[in-house]
Amino acid sequence: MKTEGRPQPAAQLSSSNPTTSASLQKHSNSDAVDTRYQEGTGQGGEPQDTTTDPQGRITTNHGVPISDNQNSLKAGTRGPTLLEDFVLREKIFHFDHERIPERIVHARGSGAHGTFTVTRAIPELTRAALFRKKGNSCDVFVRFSTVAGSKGSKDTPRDVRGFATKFYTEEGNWDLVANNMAPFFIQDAIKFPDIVHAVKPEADRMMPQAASAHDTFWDFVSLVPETQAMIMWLMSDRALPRSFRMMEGFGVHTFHLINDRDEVSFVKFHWKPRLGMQSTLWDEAVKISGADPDFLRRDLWESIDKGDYPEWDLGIQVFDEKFAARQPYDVLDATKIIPEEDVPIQFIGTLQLNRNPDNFFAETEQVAFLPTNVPPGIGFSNDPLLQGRLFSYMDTQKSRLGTTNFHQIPINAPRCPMHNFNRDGLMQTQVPKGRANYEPNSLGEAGEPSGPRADARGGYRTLSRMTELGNEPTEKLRVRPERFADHFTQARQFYLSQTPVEQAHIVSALIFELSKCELKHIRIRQLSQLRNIDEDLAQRVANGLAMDLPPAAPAAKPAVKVPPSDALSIIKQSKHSSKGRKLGILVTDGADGNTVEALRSAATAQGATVMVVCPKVGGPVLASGRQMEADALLDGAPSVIFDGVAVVASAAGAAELARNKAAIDWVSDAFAHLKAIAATPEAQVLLQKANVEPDAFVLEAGSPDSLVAKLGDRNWDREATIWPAR
Ligand code: HDD
Repeated sequence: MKTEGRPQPAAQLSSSNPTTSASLQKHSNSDAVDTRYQEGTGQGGEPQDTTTDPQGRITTNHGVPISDNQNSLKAGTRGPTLLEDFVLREKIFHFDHERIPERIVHARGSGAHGTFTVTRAIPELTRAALFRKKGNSCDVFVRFSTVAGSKGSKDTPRDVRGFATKFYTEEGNWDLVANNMAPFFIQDAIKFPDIVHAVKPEADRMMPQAASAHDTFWDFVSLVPETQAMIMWLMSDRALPRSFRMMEGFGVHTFHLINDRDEVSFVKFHWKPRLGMQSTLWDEAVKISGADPDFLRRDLWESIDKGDYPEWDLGIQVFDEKFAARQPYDVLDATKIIPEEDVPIQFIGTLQLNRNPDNFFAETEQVAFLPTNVPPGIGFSNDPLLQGRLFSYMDTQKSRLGTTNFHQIPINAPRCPMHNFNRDGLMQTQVPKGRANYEPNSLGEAGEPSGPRADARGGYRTLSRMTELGNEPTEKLRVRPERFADHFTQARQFYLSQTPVEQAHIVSALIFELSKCELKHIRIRQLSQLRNIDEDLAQRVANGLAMDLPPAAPAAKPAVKVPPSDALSIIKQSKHSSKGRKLGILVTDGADGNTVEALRSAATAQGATVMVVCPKVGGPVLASGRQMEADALLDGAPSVIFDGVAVVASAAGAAELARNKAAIDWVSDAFAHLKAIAATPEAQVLLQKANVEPDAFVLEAGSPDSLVAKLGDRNWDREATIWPAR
């Protein structure tokens, strides 16, 4: 017999009641649901918020109030469950279909809302309304990502990072779908599926996850020399960002800016982080991925949550055809950069991320970036990689989001009017009125709505002149331009522009990656490519692998000597700032609270955050007898998640730490990762146990300012004393 709606036994009532009052509270909070998206959807009538019930009741998807969300409907108290239980069936049905396919690449990502503000108007370059006036601004949504790993992989593999920005401009969405590396692996989109297949887990064994260190990746890149310039970036510290907030972004391709007079300039887009660039060491990144696979996602979320808003400046490199013609490379070749020393960056705007998503799936997962999204005044060059992208992104959204109407999902919808005669399709949510769904029509003559029309003056116009380099519309050919043939000059330039420390990191990365290749001929072939980049580099990698140097691979064009570019080095560009960095203070029972507070206020004064770490999460009982709150348990907050550490301990507390492996690792890892370490005199016993040698970054806990001043830096001099020379 059914019991729904009937008085229930006490046991059943008590299982449902506690959640009811909690959910009532939650749902009656009018802030809980964002109704902005219901406005102005073009459906006519008043916008209605149908996602909250004034009485806080839970309902089915179809609005029927639910009386019991704890028990399925059964025949009798011990079943069987009845097929007519539409509440159960709907809930399980919806749950069964909660997942959508992850992105083919860039599956793991995290995003945030923000604002873009124009700091310099450039109407002489573009007719885009956004850039017409200084002070113009628009909402943005940014998604950062890794490339190779699955959605559930980690944040800190050696990988390229995506940096995709959707600008909701008054003339439609502009998506700048960028990476944190300036060149790309390949020159032609037809090779994209190959390189992605090669880097993803190998097809038979589905390993390794989120890693380029395996046979198929190095097989492909060593066979395709155009990849070698970006390989230098991928092996560099750029692939191990300390924070999304501390990495640059690059639009990669040459784009067009088009002004009111239809004059065209070439442009490359750059994001420069206000916090400066910083990276982790490889050993640190590996350990972070165990300690906190969400390290970068958490850093982004927490900084926005506490109002420490991440910021970048948008810069442009602008040049013309004459400049392009003079370069030894082709500006349409996405494996090439234009050194900043050759074309200085002009800054035109600021991006601030200031609001975390309300819902990860609705926003970060469903956001769909399309390089085809450009407002009037921004256009595409003939870069063959870009041209292929223009097709790919629109296409992939259909299989990922399931419908051609993905643009109606709130995060993707433009914030300006959107009218056209595209109709119907799966998940259509708009309800257009009238009969005008074709054009031209003369329905207006009979007083009926006739729908929108093209705007020849203000609408998006594609360049009518085809004067761009290599753009002579003649035969149809499957060829690469001769000017794309130099694959090594810029790879060499990148390597030689690094400091010796950064060069050693590139060497170590290559040794590590190639050591993971099981097929020896692949290692040999990559070594033969490295000889075309730099002999010394190739020799150092060969030494690290204990292999003989093979002959250089045949090169379509040998590298030529070009001046180094300091802009390519993270260390040379360091801002030495403590802002946005994190200090960990390990505190024991009996410690001096004043020392902890002095460290805390020195760090916060410089814009850093502080975490008190303790062997027991309840917090230490200080010398004063006061119990201090701890932010984390020692075992759960290893020093890899901090930029610098301090140990504030009593003699007894320090003695105990010196017997605790987690505490010894805490200090010895901080030392190995070249971080600043400060300690009270009592804590020296722990430092000795962790084999900390005195140097300029090993400090007294009593001088907090000198510790804080070093949070944005690493003691590179220490590196050679700990890690093998490469
Ligand atoms: Fe791509 C996603 C960046 C070349 C095809 N790409 C994707 C994302 C970023 C980039 C940041 C993640 C967007 C998000 O967060 O949703 N991709 C780049 C850059 C490239 C590039 C900077 C070279 C300059 N991509 C590229 C090529 C193709 C694709 C040549 C195909 C021909 N990319 C895709 C894709 C993805 C994608 C398969 C997966 C999910 C998506 O588009 O929306 O279509």
